[in-house]
Amino acid sequence: MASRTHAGAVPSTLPRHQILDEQGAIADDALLSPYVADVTVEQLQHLYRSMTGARRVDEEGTSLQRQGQLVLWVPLRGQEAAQVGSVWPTLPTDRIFPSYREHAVALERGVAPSDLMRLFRGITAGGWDPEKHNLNLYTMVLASQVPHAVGYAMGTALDRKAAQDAGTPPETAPEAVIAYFGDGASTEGEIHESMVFAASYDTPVLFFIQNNQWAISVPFATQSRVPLATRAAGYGFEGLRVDGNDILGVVAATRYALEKIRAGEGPVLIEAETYRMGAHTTADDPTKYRERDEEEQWGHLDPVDRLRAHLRDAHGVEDEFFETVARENDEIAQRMRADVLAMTPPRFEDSFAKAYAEQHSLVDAERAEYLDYQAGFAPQDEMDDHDTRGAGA
Ligand SMILES: Cc1ncc(C[n+]2csc(CCOP(=O)(O)OP(=O)(O)O)c2C)c(N)n1
Ligand SMILES: [Mg+2]
Repeated sequence: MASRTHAGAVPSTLPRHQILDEQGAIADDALLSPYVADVTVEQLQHLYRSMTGARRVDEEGTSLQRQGQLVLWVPLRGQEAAQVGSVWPTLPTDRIFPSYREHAVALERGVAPSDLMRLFRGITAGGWDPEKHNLNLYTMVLASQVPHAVGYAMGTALDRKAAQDAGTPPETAPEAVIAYFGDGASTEGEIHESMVFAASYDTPVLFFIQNNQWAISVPFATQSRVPLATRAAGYGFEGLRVDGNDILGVVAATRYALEKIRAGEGPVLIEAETYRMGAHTTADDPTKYRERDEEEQWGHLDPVDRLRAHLRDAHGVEDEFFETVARENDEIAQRMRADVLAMTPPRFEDSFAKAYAEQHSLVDAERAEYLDYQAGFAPQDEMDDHDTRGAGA
């Protein structure tokens, strides 16, 4: 469902894949159904935990920001199936290049919830070790991660070929790289350059677009006259359009794409059609630019409700499971909150040491100037004393 259609929109014949329909019943998809035929109820329960866990962490992120404990928060609500469904089929050796909203991806990759908050508390430029999780750091610069992902993928393919030529083929499965970006980022020039390179060199990369219908206040209809998946054909690779609120559809599309990518058949693009249910960030007010009707319509397509209905109706999963998961998620959020509140900001003067790998006379001079400036203030205890007297006056 597109939120609006542009007057000049070109009708698309590209199929929209779906496996779990809006009521949570199985819909047959000729191409993709075989890719999830083996998914067990335990695995579906894992996916449910992962989606709801991310949603709970996300809610706590918004509360922490509202209480002044985070500088900013970027809500993911609504995009849980698109994120969990695309990361779950990856191998730990696959490299992921996220944008800035991929919290469910990061959590599924083992990043601690509180580490996810570090950047948003403003105490680090990162938050986790990219090598440990094979997950690059967030970037706020739209699309900048995508040429990096393609370059990285080209490098892994060349390394593998060099090893094969030298008679030492790696024992692990060929690596795949995933670049996550949004509908808005898809209009950046770097995306075009990345796709041309990826196609020319049969690069093992999955371009995973979460089309959440909005780029801050710009609706999708303004950004593209065609579903984004159709663009792949222009570069010479396959593009799939999938219901991004359907966890099984996303898992199947991703498995299909990764299989092709690992077989050396070049890049694949997936456009997961989903919806950003909340604000763009905690600094945004969506009531200023979109209609309540639209939010309500998408509310009926909630990816978590859909999986819950499927677990209940098709697998007889009972309330106790959902209640236990909700309790566990609350505990995760409470532990995360405690960890966040215990994080002390690094001393500002230490940041000068991080400007260059080696000492630099100009940076030393700047540090000295900063310390001199700081020394001009009264000590904090005197300030506190002054504030107390002021308040009583
Ligand atoms: C290069 C660049 N241009 C503009 C911005 C400002 N900006 C931040 S988010 C955003 C919209 C992005 O929309 P989309 O790619 O759809 O991702 P979403 O936020 O919906 O997940 C814009 C324009 C930016 N961060 N970087
Ligand atoms: Mg968007």
